[in-house]
Amino acid sequence: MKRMLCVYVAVVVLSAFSGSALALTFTNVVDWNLMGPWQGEYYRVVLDASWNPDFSYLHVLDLDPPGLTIESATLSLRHVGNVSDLWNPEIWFATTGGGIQIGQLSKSRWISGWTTDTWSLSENILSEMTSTSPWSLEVRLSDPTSLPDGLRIDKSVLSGSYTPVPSAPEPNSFVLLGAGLLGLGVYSRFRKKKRWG
Ligand SMILES: [Ca+2]
Ligand SMILES: [Ca+2]
Ligand SMILES: [Ca+2]
Repeated sequence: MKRMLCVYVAVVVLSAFSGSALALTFTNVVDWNLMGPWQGEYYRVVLDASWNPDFSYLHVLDLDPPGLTIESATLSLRHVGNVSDLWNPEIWFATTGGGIQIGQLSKSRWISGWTTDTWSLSENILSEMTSTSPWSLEVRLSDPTSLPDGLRIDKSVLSGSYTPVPSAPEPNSFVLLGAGLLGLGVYSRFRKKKRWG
């Protein structure tokens, strides 16, 4: 009897509080389609700093329900043309608007077709993302080598999971919580009576 009552109270109280603890997922796609197709994909061309300032683009998260925290996120970028040879090294990097490095782009030789890099984003980057309203990720592509270089980019995908802002407890939860507390009261009275009676 005693144990059953304890279990009942625990279940009731827990279910009253477990409203919206589940993480939800998000995906945001930036797809460039200015030129092409090349190997089936439309793309745009990005030129390095010797031609123009660093190229940057924006992933904006339109979350419904709104988010409380980001649990994790990855960024995928499909590109081609990050090619090095003896005379002209070419090294592209992706960094955030705040200057945190996301990753170095892998070599993407023409002969290999489109190459997709996927980076998981660090805690620092996640907090940079949640410091803007709405939450967003600015991505800068740059190549620091001295000779002029270009890169074809096809598509960028930002995806991950987040914890939503808790919704107001439903009336149902209050009823459950009340029942739980009532159960506790009855139980402790029952114990006292037993001890002194
Ligand atoms: Ca260069
Ligand atoms: Ca190139
Ligand atoms: Ca495209």
